[in-house]
Amino acid sequence: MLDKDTWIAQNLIPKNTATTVRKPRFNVKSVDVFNATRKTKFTLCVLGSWAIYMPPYNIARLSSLIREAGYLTKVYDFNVESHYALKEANPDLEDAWNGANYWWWQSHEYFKRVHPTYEPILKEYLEVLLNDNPDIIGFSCYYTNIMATRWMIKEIKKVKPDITIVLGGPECHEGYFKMPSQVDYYFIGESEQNILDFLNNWEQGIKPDQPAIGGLYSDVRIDIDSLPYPDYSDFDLSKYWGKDSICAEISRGCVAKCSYCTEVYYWKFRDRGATTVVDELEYQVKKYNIGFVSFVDSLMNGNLKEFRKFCDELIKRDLKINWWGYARADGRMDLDFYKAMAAAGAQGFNYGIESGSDKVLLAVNKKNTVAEINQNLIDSAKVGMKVSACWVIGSPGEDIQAFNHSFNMLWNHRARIIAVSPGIGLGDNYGSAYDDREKYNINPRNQPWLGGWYTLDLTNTKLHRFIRVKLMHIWLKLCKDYGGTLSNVHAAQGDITEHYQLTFDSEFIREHVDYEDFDYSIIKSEHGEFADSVMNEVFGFLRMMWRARGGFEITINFNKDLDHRDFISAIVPDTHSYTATHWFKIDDDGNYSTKNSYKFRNAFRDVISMEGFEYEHEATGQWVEAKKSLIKRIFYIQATPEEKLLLPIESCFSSISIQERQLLLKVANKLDKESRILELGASLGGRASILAAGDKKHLVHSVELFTDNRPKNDFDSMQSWIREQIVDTCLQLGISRTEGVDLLEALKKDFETDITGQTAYNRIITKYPNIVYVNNLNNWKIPLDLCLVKTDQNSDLYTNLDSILSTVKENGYVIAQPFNDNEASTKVRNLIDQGWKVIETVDSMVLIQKLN
Ligand code: B12
Ligand code: SF4
Repeated sequence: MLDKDTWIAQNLIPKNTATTVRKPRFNVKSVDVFNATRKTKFTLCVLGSWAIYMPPYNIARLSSLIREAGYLTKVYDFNVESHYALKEANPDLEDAWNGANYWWWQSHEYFKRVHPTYEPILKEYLEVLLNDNPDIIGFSCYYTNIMATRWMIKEIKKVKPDITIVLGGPECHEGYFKMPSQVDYYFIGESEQNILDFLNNWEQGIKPDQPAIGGLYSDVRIDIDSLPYPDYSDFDLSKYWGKDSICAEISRGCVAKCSYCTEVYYWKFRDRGATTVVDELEYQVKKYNIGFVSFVDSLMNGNLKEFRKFCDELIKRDLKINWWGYARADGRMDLDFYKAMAAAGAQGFNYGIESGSDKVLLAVNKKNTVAEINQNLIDSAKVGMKVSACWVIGSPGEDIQAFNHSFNMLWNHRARIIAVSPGIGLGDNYGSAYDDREKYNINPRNQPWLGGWYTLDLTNTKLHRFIRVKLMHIWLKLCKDYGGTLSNVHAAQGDITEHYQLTFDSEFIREHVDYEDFDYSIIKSEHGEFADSVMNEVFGFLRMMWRARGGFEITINFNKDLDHRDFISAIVPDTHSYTATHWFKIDDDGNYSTKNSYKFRNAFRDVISMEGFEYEHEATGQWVEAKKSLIKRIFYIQATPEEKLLLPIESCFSSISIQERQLLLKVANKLDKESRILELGASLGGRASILAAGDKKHLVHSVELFTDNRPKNDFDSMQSWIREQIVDTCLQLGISRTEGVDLLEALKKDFETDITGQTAYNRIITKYPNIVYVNNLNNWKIPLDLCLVKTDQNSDLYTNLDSILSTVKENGYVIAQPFNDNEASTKVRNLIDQGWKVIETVDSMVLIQKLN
């Protein structure tokens, strides 16, 4: 009778018979696997902790190959077993598989927190392993399971020193990796061919002459299309967090070379043919009835052409599966591409966004831009894909302002991102571009300070990065609390709100906060650049909060005990102590008072010979909102379904969010035919043209004071955004962008001759004969069906607001912002107090109706 494993090898493992139709690629070699009768018994396993969303891909990949070659192969995912056993034995370890708690599995922490409960469980696994009487046991290693693996190896060797122990997996790729003494061999890099060669030699009594086998970033890459499909028959799929899920890969390696990334040095990029990947998925669907695939590629979109083919093939075969993977934001993926991915079952991506600053993206060699990221995030949302994002905090090149731009991006896309992994502050990655210390102006690796790397000018140290990490955690909470969907997947240990007390003056929310340049060197003490840069870190965060939410009062504490409890992964204990208290109060107009105290003690004076610093700071002042951020945002070009023509830009400068636009159209359509609408503060006629464009062609009286050059400033600084929007809108509508671009050019000329914006306004509304420009509001008597008041700013237009509002008919409407601290807003609140009914609130706007 055949042994089970031989039977599996001969009967169950599918032979990958796909004829490759792709052109031969240089240095991409097929794996040479031949089936034979073998005597070696090989066991593959993985211990806790490693991810348990899906079964372990590498083990499924290697086991199918080794079995196909004929070896008696046993496979154990002790990792997933450990998860259940450990939490049953000790409920405190329930969260041990949470990615944020990876540090529980490292060095002393592991032996303190996990091992006492884990040891008896590991002993059971030891029995299981020995019972099979294997010749070789292979462990897949990560930094999260290396402690348990070391323990297990020692125990195996104590009982059966003849068993050969081999290691493989990402931990063996690390520059710092040191082979434990009881290990016989370890595999570096991709190991499909190497393990087959190793076993084949082993059968013939040939042993490697050194323990390290393989290497990184080899010129010769294996053809991952030439492998048998991964074998998931050893795993109980119901045990994994992802229901009916498996992993797959469509490529290996990465086309980019980000400076902080070690993954690029694992292996060079190559991908699979679209149809072979889909063949494999079809097979797995049939065999395991899976409904979800998690792609393990460093990035799924490394070869866009083949990736697009993969989507098209999935659409064609309609396998009814969803999938997910890592991707790099890439401007070449347009809305059409996103539609194809969604139709092919893409549930979302985890984007390595890393920063919201072009300066940083350039500094880390990300090879993409903020504009591309914005576009990808917007398009993902449009097609309903769920996006998560990885962030890197504190790369060389990131200063307070650049870090602040990450706040901008996260805020502006807070309703488009479902989860953010903020990182723990950039570490010192062996094998990344930061091995070149001089190029990045950072310390020699053997001289860390405060437990980490630092720039030689001391403006980016472990302390700076820790402060940023903590501020980022607070920011992510604010993004979530005020209109966002994103959760922080690396949330701090304790409750982040214990680190600060915060009250906002009003409900005001600025939906979109523009990038700005701002000088954050607010504190200039006598303690030098290190101290000043540390103390000023918080001001970027405070300013951003003011710009997003208006006036507030906050106290933020940096307290050693609390910080160690919650951010241990971002700080190294006992290298320094930093305490600080920031008190900051600012009103909507930017008038602020602040009182801060800082204390830093340097325990590493042998590296940087400084005692530390102590400083008290108190100031009052006024912040002015940067001109740019007054710029209104949304820019529409509308096409009528029949004509497919571009209609005028409804507003280049309008703060009209999508939601508000929908509200306006809804109200316009609710009104009787040819109703009268008055819009106060028309700017360039955005809302007026939306209302006029409603089905029923209302008469819109539109009023604006064209007295200064603000619209021109706005227009000047908005042009690149507008251009982007034109492209975006045209793509959606499937029409040429020429007309939109021409209009933009014409508007530019209008502003050259008339800086008040009146000419530009006229141009925009020309196509709407039912918009009437009104010069004089005195003695306004016309009964109104709808009055639109922009109460976010004071204006001379509002002197007779009471009498204008009194002209609204019974059952008529007012749309306004009642949350501002000015007279016009108060008048709108008065209407609500008088019994007007609040029908709907959108962003900071309310729609109220005059009812008896
Ligand atoms: C996909 C992926 C995941 C998936 C896991 C899916 C799964 N179930 O397999 C998800 C998204 C869940 C994940 C989570 C995490 N991940 Co991850 N992940 C990856 C990624 C991108 C691909 C892994 C993969 O399958 N590669 C393809 C396979 C074929 O390669 P491989 O695993 O290295 O295996 C090959 C060789 O190493 C070798 N080999 C492997 N094992 C063995 C054993 C033997 C005996 C032999 C001979 C050879 C051998 O042969 C294989 C074939 O060539 C890698 C980066 C990368 N590009 O590899 C990071 C990576 C593995 N992840 C990493 C980390 C840190 C994590 C997290 C801990 C992060 C966190 N703190 O949240 C979490 C896990 C925490 C948890 N408890 O969930 C690190 C590990 C670093 C380290 N030194 O340990 C990596 C390397 C990323 C990085 N650059 O830092 N991850
Ligand atoms: S895109 Fe991702 S995997 Fe590729 S180099 Fe950059 S960080 Fe590494």
